[in-house]
Amino acid sequence: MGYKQLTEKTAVTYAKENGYFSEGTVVTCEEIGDGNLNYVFRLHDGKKGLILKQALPYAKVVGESWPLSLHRATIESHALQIFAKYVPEYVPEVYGHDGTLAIIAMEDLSALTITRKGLIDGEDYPLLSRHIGRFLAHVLFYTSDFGLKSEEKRVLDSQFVNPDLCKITEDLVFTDPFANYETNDYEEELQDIVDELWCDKNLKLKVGQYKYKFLTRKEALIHGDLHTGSIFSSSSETKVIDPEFATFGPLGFDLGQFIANLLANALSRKENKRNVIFFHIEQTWSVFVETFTKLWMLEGVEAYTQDKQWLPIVLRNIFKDAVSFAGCEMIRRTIGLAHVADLDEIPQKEVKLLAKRHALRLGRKLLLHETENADARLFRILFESIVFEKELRV
Ligand code: SR1
Ligand code: MG
Repeated sequence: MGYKQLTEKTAVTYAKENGYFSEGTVVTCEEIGDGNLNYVFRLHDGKKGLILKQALPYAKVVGESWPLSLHRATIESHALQIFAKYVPEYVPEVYGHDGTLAIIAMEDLSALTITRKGLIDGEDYPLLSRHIGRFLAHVLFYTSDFGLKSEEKRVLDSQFVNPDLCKITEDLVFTDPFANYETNDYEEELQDIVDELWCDKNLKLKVGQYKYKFLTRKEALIHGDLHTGSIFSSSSETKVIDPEFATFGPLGFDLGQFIANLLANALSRKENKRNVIFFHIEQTWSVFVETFTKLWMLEGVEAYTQDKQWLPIVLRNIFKDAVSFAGCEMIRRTIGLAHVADLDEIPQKEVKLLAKRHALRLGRKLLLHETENADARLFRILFESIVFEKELRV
């Protein structure tokens, strides 16, 4: 039998046929997918839950005119299993994967909240940045040439060739938002500042170089879409989901995307509510550095990791890249195809437009910033240089 799209009814049949629930059990099922690409079914028998995530052969956000490979479900399930090898505490458990139907059966995380939603609602997740810093340090170190033997790394790299999804990132993060492409989506009131970006030759030169890094730097296994909608949180737990964009890429990419999405949230807040977001940005970086350093010292497999002078250079380059990738992400989430609710759902139009202008200016500043200093207070400094509280009270 070939591929067939599940419905709420057939998802229950599938789950029973595959032994996730016994035949006579009453199982409820709801399609809860709010992402851009897939169906997500939540099944429950009153005691235990199950998630069946199914890839569609096209991008749900656009429709059948944008075909997409079903192989992304295999990539996602494989990435979750690789992550689980190093940091099982930060990913949902995968129970099974069906390549033909492009289904992943996995742990139901409904007791947790999607971090973007929680942050918009004013929740704080005190451990979020500690966990994400540790998650990234472990996964990136152990899948890079620093922590994985080069023969094994080359084989793993070949298993994460992910052309369709990488092309989405190449287009939607690095290309389309920087010129007049049809995929772009923004309020007409922003046209003046959008034109400024599109005419900025220095900016485009920098974006071109970062797109090229994304295309060519196969440094480690990256999640590839680590925004706050790809993370579940509670006060004690953090779970990274949705690595269907996983591929080998630059070490600073996920850090940059995560930080940019935190910055977008900060832009949606009043000044006195922003500290916690800057705390998370700074703590993500400090925990990342602390953990990566420990792994480098204890677990390095590359001969030259013995050289004490090399680690600070590696960390500085990761930071530098993260700053520029954060700039690309801020701009694309504001005027590109896929927006963020943090900015889009600001209720008063004038405040929303101003927050979006700030996002674009901040994105540009991050991209153009030349830093030799890996100090994450930079994000707050650049943010504050752009945002004037007086303007936000319009
Ligand atoms: C067509 S997919 C648009 C965006 O949604 C995903 O979550 C990725 O961020 C992608 O760029
Ligand atoms: Mg996703």
